[in-house]
Amino acid sequence: MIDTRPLSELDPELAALIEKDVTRQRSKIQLIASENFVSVAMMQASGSVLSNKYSEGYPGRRYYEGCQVVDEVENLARERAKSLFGAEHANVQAHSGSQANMGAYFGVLDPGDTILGMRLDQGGHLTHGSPVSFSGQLFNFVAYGVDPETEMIDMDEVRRLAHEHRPKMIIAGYSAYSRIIDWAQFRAIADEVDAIFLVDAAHIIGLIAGRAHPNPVPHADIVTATTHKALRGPRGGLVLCREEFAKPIDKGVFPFAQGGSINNQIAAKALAFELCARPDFEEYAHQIVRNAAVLADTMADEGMRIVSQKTENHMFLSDMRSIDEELTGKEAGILLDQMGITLNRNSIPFDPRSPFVTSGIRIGTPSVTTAGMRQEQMVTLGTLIVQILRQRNDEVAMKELGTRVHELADEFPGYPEDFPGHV
Ligand code: DSN
Repeated sequence: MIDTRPLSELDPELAALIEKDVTRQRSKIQLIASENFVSVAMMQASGSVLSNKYSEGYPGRRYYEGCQVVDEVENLARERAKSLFGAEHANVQAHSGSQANMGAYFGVLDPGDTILGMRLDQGGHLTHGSPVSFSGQLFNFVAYGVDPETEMIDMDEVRRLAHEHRPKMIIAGYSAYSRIIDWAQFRAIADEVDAIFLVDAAHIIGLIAGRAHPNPVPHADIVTATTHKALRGPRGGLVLCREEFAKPIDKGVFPFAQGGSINNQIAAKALAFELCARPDFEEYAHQIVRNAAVLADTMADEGMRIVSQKTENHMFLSDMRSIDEELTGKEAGILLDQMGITLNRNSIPFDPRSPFVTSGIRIGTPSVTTAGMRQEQMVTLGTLIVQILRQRNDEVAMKELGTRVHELADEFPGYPEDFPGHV
């Protein structure tokens, strides 16, 4: 029989590293827009014996025997996803958001086809045409961006580029864009040029599940997503689509983009979709948005420039040059992490600095909202962030600010004090 000793006994070195990261997650304020804290039940589903099963194929059509139970699990996840988002078809096998996109592109397009997507340095994702990703190497990407004045999507440019290049696909949905996206307008442009409309909802799928952002499913042909951000599920991908695209999308994910499904993760996705359908998740999603708005407004009141002035979702970008012309996103990110606030550097629209240095930081509220912070704490946090950046050369002030950050983190931890980080 398999060894049933706990991790701490079997591999204390690894167990200690996991515990070290729980301490990191607990002791600092987590503001990375794409992260969250998973529940114990999510860890149980994700860490279950379903990990043992090979099941290439789809429910009812597998290349292995013994798939009766994983068929039921995958069907449960698919049905829950369809019902949560009002989708005609769901593929829950994609291992990540990037593989969801890869499966979707190859499912419905041919290599070399033209795709219109958002510029990476203005909010898009690596899989939206970056030359270092399969997407930029295998498809002909044309990029739209934001208006230099409003820093919001320039829909006139989207329409102009669509008519000029006649793309086979138009992508909306971003990694660093803080405004509500007008799905209907994108749909109309896609129809004008006979393009497939794909929404990459990786960042906002949790808000959509909680009815805190308009749902793209009624407008888009295909919606790709991740399940580990505001959705608060396991690390993984998801594709929703119209029935007419179901077969090609499924083939694009398996066997084109990946092999066997990760059944333990699919079980955890089923749990996530169930939890998202409950009323407390709707309240959570709306609180994420309220928290982000108050945090951005507080920082703006303290003199920080917020890209596009405000946020309407879970995240926003802020411009370090509004604090000090010399301050970079890289320096600010490292300093804030040292002070107990973890976030990431991020290019801002028309950023003169490289993506590794940047002039901005990206701030998101899914994790702090899970930890229980509300508007009151966002005011404290926003003030602390700006004060830390302004007073970064004042040792005495920094000591006092560091104490205040750690008091706030201690009051709102993601996990209980003695939690080992695994189950
Ligand atoms: N890398 C993720 C993010 O942080 O936004 C998106 O894939």
